[in-house]
Amino acid sequence: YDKTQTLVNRQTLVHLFEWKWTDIANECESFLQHFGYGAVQVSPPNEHITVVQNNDMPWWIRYQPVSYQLSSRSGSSQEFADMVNRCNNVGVRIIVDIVLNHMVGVGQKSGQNGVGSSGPSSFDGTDNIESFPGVPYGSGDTNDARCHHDIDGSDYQNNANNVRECRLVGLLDLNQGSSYVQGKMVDYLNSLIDMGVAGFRADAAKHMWPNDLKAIFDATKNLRSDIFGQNQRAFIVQEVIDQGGEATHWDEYILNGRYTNFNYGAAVSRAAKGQSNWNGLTTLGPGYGGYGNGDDHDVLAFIDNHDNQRDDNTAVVTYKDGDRYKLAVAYMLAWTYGYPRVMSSYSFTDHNQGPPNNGAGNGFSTRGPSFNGDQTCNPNSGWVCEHRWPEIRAMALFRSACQGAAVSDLMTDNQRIAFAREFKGYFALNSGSGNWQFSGQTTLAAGTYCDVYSGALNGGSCTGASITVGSDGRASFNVPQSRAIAIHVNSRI
Ligand code: LM2
Ligand code: CA
Repeated sequence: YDKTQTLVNRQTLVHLFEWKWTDIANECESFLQHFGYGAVQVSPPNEHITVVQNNDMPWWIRYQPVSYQLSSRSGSSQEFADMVNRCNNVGVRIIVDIVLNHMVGVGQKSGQNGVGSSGPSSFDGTDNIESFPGVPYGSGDTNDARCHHDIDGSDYQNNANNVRECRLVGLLDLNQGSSYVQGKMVDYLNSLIDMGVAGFRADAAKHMWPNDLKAIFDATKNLRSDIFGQNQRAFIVQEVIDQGGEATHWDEYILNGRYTNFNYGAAVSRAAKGQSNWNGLTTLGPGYGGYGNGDDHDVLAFIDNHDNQRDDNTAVVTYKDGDRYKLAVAYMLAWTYGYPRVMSSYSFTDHNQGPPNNGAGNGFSTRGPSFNGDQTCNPNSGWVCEHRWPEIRAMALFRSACQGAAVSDLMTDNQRIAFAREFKGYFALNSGSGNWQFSGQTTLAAGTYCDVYSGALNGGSCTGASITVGSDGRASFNVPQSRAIAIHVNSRI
C-alpha cells in the first residue's frame, strides 16, 4: 500500500484542497501533467452536512459525512468520474480523502441551519438516534457502547482506547470493528476503485484501530488493471499526528501503507524560519530527531496541511510566509525522503472560512480559480495555488528529473545548504543574510544550465540565471538572500 502508483516521471502529490471536480479535471490536462505532478489529493467526495455561519459555509463541513454517495460541494458523481478519467488519461492519479472514523457531529440534523442537507439523504445525528439512512447506519454501528462521550485532552497522552473509541470533537464515532460497518466502507472504497482512483488518504487514522483499517483495506479490490496493470493495490496514506508523547503511535500504522509525518514539516519549517540550522537537516530521514521518522517508503512528507496552516501560532510555514515558504517546499522537493505532498490553498483570514464562493444566493457554491498569463492563479479569484508558484512548480519538475538519484556533495553553513542529486541535478538555498557565493561540485555534465528557481527554460532560452558547469563538474554559484538555485538535466540550455 506504500507504492505511490504515479508515473515514474511524476513524483509529487498535490492537495487541491476544496477544488471542484470540473476544475481539477481541467488542471490535470492544462497544468499538472506538464509540471511533474503525479497525483492529486482531493477533498472528501461523499455527501456531507451543510452549515451556514457568518454568511459563509466553512471548509470543515467536508469532514462530517452523511452517506457514501458521491455528492459534495466539489461536484456530482458524474463529475467525479469524468475527473478521474480525464486525469488518468494524462497520467495524473486521484487520491481520495476518506472519512471513515465518524459521521456528523452529535446533534446535527438535515434541515438545520435553514439550508437542508446537501444531498438527497436525510439524517439525524441526535444523540442515541444517530440515523443515516443513506448508508444505512444506526446508533448500533457506532462506538457508543464502548464510549459515549468526547475524547478528553489527556487521553491523547495516556488512553489509546479512548482516542479510538470516543468521539473526536463530538463526531459520532463509527465502529470499524463491526463486519457490517467494514462492509459498507469496503463498498465505498470499491466504488471509488471502480472509477479508477489510485488510492486514499485516511482521515483521522489514529482514531481508528490499525487492524480494523487493515481488515477494510485488505478486503478492497485491486486497482483497475486497464490503468494500473495487474495485481496493483491502492496507495494509502494514513493521517496520524504523532510528534512524540502520544498514546497512539505512527509505527502501528505502517502495515497499512504510509503515514503523514508531521515531524518533517516542523523540522524543515524551523530551518526555514531561522530557528534551527540547515546543517541539522542533512540527516533528515529514517531515525532523524530520535522519534517519529520512519523508513523512506513509509513516509508522506509535507510542509503544511489544511489543518496546521490554520492553527494559531502554527509551528509550520505556510503560503503566508512567502520566500521562507518557498524555500521550505523547495527543500522538500530537492531532498530525498518520503513521498512529497504540496499544499495548494485558497487565501483565508478566519480559520473556519470556506473556499471562494458565489454567495448566499447561490448556496455558497464554489467559485473556481482563474489564471494569469504566467500560469499562476489570479489572487482576485481567492485561490493561492502554491503548486503553480514558479519556484514550486519548477521544483516539482526538479524532483521528477532527479528521481532515484542519491544526494551527494553536501555543503552546509548554518543558514545555507547545497547538494547534488548525483548526475541529475544540483540545489542550493540561502536563508541567511547576504548573497552566498561559492563553488560547488554538481556531478553534472559540462554545459550551461538554466536556474529554474529564478526563471525557466522556454524554447531553448533561459529566463533565469545561467550556470556554467565545467568539465570537472564544478560551477560557481551566487545565491541571493532568501532564495535558492536549482539546475538539472532537463534544464540544460
Ligand atoms: C482530520 N484529521 O484527522 C481532519 O484533517 C480535520 O480537518 C478534521 O477536523 C478532523 N480530522 C475530523 O475529520 C475538521 C475541523 C473541525 C471540525 C471537523 C468536523 O478541524 O473543527 O469540527 O472537521 O467538521 C466542527 C466544529 C467543532 C464541532 C464539530 C462537530 O469546528 O467545533 O465540535 O464540527 O460538530 C463540537
Ligand atoms: Ca474512532
